[in-house]
Amino acid sequence: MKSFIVGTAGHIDHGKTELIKALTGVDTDRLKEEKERGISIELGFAELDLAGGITAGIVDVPGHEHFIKNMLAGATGFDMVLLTVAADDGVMPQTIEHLAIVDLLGVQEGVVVITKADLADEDMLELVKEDVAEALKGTALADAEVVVTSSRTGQGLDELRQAISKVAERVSLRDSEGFFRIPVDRVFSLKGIGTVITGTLWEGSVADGDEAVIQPAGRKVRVRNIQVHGEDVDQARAGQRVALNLPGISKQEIERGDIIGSLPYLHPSLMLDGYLQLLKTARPLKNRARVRFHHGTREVMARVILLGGREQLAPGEEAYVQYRLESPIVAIYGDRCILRSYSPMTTIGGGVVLDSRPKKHRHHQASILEPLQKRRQGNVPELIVLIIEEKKMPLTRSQLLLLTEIKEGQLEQALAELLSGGKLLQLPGEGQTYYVSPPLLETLLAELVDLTGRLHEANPLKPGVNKEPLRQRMEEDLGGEVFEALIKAAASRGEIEIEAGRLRLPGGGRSLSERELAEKEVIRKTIIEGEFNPPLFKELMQVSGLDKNKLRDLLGILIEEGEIEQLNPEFFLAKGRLGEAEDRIKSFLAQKERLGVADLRDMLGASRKYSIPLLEYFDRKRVTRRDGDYRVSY
Ligand SMILES: Nc1nc2c(ncn2[C@@H]2O[C@H](COP(=O)(O)OP(=O)(O)OP(=O)(O)O)[C@@H](O)[C@H]2O)c(=O)[nH]1
Ligand SMILES: [Mg+2]
Repeated sequence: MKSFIVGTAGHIDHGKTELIKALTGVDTDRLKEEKERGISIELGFAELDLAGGITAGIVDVPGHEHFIKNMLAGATGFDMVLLTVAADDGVMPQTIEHLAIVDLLGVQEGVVVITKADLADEDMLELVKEDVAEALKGTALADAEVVVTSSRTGQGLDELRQAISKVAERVSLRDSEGFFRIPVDRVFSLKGIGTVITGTLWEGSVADGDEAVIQPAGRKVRVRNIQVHGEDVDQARAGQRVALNLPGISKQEIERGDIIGSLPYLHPSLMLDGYLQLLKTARPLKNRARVRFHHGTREVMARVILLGGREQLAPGEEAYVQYRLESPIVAIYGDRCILRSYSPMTTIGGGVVLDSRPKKHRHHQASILEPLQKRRQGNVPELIVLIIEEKKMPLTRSQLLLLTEIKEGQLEQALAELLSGGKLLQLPGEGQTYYVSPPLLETLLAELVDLTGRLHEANPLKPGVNKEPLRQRMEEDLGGEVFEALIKAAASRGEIEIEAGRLRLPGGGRSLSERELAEKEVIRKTIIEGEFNPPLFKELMQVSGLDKNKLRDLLGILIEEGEIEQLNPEFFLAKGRLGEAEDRIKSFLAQKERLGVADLRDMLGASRKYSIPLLEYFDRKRVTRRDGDYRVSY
């Protein structure tokens, strides 16, 4: 069953509330002040039963220019508008302003209702119709059906119902899949029940027991008890007016303007990039102008940065802009917003949010225009590639979901398309797959290869470069897992070699100069000739005249080559010596019960300085076991 919201719009006193009453029997003016003044102030709500068992949610808005803010909070959820124009009054300022607002909000469908027909004769009606047709030119409602009604006599009401049903067939359905989002329009608390919020379910569906977050505060809540059209339901879906009971939170913790939802990527922003259309009726808009920014049911103050260096926007012009918000807005890519001037409070324009996580752009920065243009074109595959290239790193599905702010289904479809078209490549990571565009992969691999070569050149005695310092030197802040995936890609393409966790260029290895080879030989010989009393590290430094880093590198190479063995950081022996010592100790202990330091000296010629670390080494190796001052068989 289709769910959608029908909203009213039109100048004050043009019969909106009376029309809803005539259609539904509900008087949506509930406030005492509304009754006393005979005008609507707040949003009114009702349900309209249509043919085929369809029930539409009705939102009635106030026409008074002082309450445009309330009108906006209602209009943000409209799927269809009933634009009312009184037959005895014609098109008036708020007719025009409301029309501009619903147009900027992207409301594509509606019916024009000429009300109070009982107060006008045929000639007047004709004039008003012409008036209306003129006002609708160039808007989404230009071809909307026009119905003449009187709430007093009942004229035209059936015709209007039919017109609404007809439009309802065309209204594009909001997406009810998955995560939900509701801009809160009312908050109240009911005795014995607690805090209740109402709003129009913008997207997704919400079920009893669902977890949700109130933004921008980030407060987690659980949804209990959902009502649609005054009845308890287990689940509500996009396009319905809903009331949610939120146990455990007080009325003070949530207000009109907040967004409640389960979308994983809902987040408060103090900057937004967008595309702005300035109304023809507006005054020129200067760069950095301070305006009222409306999104969902919220109004905040903002400055408009005209991007690309424009100093001023003329009426009717359009531009890419950055909004600098004075309080957070919780918007996502593709959302609509409305701008009103600070004073006088009139609607001056609006448009679409293109980036909810933008960097700060300078007024003159022209490079931002192209990516924003791509975002506006809304080609999802292109958007994905754009985001990967903007981030300059391979991204996972969940990162892409977060950054594109599109639906999972859309992402899947676009990824499949991009992969099969060769526009994206997959990089398999440990737990997840990364997606990268071929040009970005080339850039990253070239950087990796270049850095590997340069770092290795700086340390030619090493067999290669360690990963971590490499990762840290990469220009992009790549995580360990994605860096590992990149290394694998480079290795599988033969652009680097990996040995014992170290990277080098193919066939690179270490390169020792003639002199270093000679130095290494001196060290080797010295250690061999030292038998069981070789010079320790410090003495080796003196003998060879090398600094400690160089000596350590050369010793490392000798160990890798199997020429020497290391007992502790100071103590190195020629290969074979340790085996020899082990054999002798074992055969000694096969005949004698215990072995002392003096025995070892006699056996190997090792002085006390060397015997102790040797014995400790064999203890660790579980050849011997310490027993007082002696060693016994393990
Ligand atoms: N004669 C006649 N009067 C009407 C008709 N519809 C509304 N009215 C009167 O017009 C006045 C304004 O009607 P509302 O329905 O409150 O107008 P509104 O558009 O809701 O006004 P706001 O919400 O304040 O913008 C009321 O006094 C109604 O009784 C109609 O069809 N015929
Ligand atoms: Mg009203």
